[in-house]
Amino acid sequence: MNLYSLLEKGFPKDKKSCAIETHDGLYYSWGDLERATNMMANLLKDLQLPIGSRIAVQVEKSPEALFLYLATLKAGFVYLPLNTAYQASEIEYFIENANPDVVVCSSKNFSWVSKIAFKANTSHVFTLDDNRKGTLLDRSVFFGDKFKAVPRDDDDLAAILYTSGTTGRSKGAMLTHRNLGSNALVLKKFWGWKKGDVLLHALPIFHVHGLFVAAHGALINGSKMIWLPRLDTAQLIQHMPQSTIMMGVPTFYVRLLADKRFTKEVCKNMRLFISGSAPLLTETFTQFKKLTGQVILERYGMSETIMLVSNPYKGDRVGGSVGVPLPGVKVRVVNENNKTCDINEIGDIQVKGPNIFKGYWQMPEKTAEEFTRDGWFKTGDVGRWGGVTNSGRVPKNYLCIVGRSKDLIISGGYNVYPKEIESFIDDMDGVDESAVIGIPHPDFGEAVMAVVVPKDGVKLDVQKMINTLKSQIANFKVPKQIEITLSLPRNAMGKVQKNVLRQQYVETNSSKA
Ligand code: MCA
Ligand code: AMP
Repeated sequence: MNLYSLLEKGFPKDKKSCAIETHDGLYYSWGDLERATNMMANLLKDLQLPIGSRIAVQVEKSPEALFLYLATLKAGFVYLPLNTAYQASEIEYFIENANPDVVVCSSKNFSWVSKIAFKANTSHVFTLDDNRKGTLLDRSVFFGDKFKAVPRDDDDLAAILYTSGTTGRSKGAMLTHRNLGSNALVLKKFWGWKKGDVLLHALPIFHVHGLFVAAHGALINGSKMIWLPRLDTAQLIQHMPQSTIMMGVPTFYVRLLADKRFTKEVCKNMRLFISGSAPLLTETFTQFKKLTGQVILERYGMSETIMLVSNPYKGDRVGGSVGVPLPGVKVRVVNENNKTCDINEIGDIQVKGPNIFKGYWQMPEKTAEEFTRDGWFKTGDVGRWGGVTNSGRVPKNYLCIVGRSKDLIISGGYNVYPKEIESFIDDMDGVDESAVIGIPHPDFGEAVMAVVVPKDGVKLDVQKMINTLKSQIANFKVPKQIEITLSLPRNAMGKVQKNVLRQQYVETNSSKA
């Protein structure tokens, strides 16, 4: 079934009721949402694109950007969202790799994005801004506001999400209508979505968390969303008394707790706070409970799998654990011989279920590498069942994530692959080699740090290096700290010992503080 049709089943009968209320006081009814979606779907249909065409979108968050996503689904095409922080070289790679027929970008980026798109033989480039302007809307108004969803098979692609690669370039995770639909249905029930719920939405909508977990949840439940362009603590606090659910990365909770205006009174109407995308510190979990009386529900997922494991809505939510496998999802923890680990034994987390992606776009070998012979997807995360965290004993059917086997930094909920940053630094004049590591950060959980060895006799200018990186890669990937050193620690095999580096700089930074 077309995912749009599944979501639509949850829309309320009263089309005049509010679907989206924005931070600047605009109201979009469910009727407005449907009409705008239909006009855009008619425009896409009129382009006579081949079946399976990708629609690549790099725009600021707005209700119209959500309608464009819904229109893409409804018209039967494949949505490819791109982080607004991506720079030209990153966008060039995604467009060349995914070969979209349509690219939609902000008008401020039109000149460079369109150049990249037309070079890659994209036939149509539209603009869409966060102020209800852009050529996409200018063209859509000429189309009718009725549209019947194009039938899609469960296995047809609905979206491609690029995830950075531990080695080499990013891979496009192909998500089907079944993957997304099954997860949306499971989460609706598991998190007890109910009539009258209002979602406070401040996440970006170009990743799984903001789009497929948060927005899908509200859509399939016919719930109103309070739509904030980004995380702004003052705005969260202002709108929380009118909301019942919020989803955020741990930074949301850290920042709320640091704001004196955030009190128990502010959340008196809230029934659920959900955290994910990165580990929630048990200190944050505990402080939040102490201040508000509310227990944050932590869950775990990936771009390739959407949501996998969650603390229960009804039942114990355990700090330091991501909870139990969602209904229909199988999770196992295995040792290096692929044998199931005992309770409290650490191993690799592998998963199976209707939510697991179809594979990486045009990378069959990479896809094969990520699955075991018996069909389990290797998450690259390391964990255990049960055990003890600093907030107490964990039940034996609850999963704890203790680390990652993949060389990955998660900063403020965004993934950064050290290898990618190292390759940009190593290309700089005067650099011999580099190692990029994640170090603890009070706001982002982890921060990117680079340790760089200059070529003999070269004096590197750290600020200049940072400025160069800012022009090449998304700003959240740029190291917050660069340290120059004479050599990198290596093991007997010649491999850089990142754990040693991490330890060294965590100690140096804390003695400086
Ligand atoms: C912004 N900056 C960052 C980050 N975000 N640095 C490191 N990590 C970040 N995440 C830097 C900018 O480069 C800039 O630096 C400065 O901070 C201010 O930027 P600004 O945009 O104003 O930051 P912000 O608005 O405070 O944003 C922080 C944020 C945001 C709210 C944590 O990054 C965010 O919304 N993160 C959520 C990501 C997310 O949705 N992840 C889900 C992925 P300078 O001043 O030097 O330029 S989906 C997923 O992971 C799976 C499936 C799952 O389980 O959900
Ligand atoms: P992404 O590739 O952006 O989808 O990020 C997925 C990764 O985020 C997972 O493989 C985990 O490493 C991490 N992640 C998501 N949720 C959690 C969580 N609650 N605790 C720890 N790590 C998480």
